[in-house]
Amino acid sequence: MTKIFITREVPAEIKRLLTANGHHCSEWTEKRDLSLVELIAAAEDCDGLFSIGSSPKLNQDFFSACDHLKVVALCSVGYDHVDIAAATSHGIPVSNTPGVLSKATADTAFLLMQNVARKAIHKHKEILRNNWGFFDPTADLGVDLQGKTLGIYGLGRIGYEMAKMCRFAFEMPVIYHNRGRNEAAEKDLGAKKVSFTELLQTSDVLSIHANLTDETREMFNLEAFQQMKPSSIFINTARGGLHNEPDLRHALETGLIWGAGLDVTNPEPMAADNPLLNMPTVAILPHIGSATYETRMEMMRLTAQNLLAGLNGQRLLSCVNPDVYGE
Ligand code: 8YV
Repeated sequence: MTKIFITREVPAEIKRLLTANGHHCSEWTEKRDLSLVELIAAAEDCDGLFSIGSSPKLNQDFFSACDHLKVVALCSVGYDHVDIAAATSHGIPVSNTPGVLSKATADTAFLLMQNVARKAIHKHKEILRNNWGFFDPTADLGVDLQGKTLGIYGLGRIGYEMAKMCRFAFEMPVIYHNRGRNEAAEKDLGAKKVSFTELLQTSDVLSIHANLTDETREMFNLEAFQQMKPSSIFINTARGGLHNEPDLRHALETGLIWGAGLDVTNPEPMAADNPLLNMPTVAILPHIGSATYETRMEMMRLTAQNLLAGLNGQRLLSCVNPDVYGE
């Protein structure tokens, strides 16, 4: 019987997809991340790995110790925590979950953008502090989003959904910076491809939807924030590693930019005493981009389907290292 190890507890419906096909599943049931040593021990006699969360990193040591695995199925769209070259060198196909979480993640970016613009989290905290008092019509105001320019760094599936909402809800013109062009976004939403410098200088809201790679790591640093408008809002729902957090804090404290909305921080989890959490124009969420019931179920279903394909010796539905098939 083939064996699958799942790095978190998953609903019975998901396990049934695997067991109904004759596979045996075991799960990590503790409410803490497993260590690399524990993961290697758990995967020792397994054929497939159902990997949820980004810890521990699936590094060279992991793939060397577990080169018997037939498939590693990630329950995330991001795979910056995985040494893909090491997986390929050991002939192990790896899959992710693109598409199924695009709308939920874009919703989170949209939610953060509105929260920052209207200082919503800050205002809620003011009520808790018993500060809903005298009405001053010009005190502590937010800003309108109507007609403001949205800049997207990394306009793929998630960026497209964010751009669509901004375009139709607030008639925001859309500019973007990518290596290639996104023709669908240009045609459907009038999006315009610009240089990185123009993206920084022109965006009123700049939202990141790119993968974290060696090339994109800390692209949003002091040098970048210095080029942005003092009235601008920075949104990151992709990976905390795309921004330099001390530089972001400095940019907010010195007025280089106006506000920031983060669903991802650098590092994660963010410490409860981080000063960013108490800035009126900052909204922070604990990496909930894909955290809706429907989306998480779709992600787990797709992960299970990838596992089933891999264990049947078929090509994975959403493979991140197709060169493993000699392509
Ligand atoms: C996951 C994510 O919640 O898909 C991703 O890349 O960041 C989130 O959807 C997280 O990676 C846990 O698997």
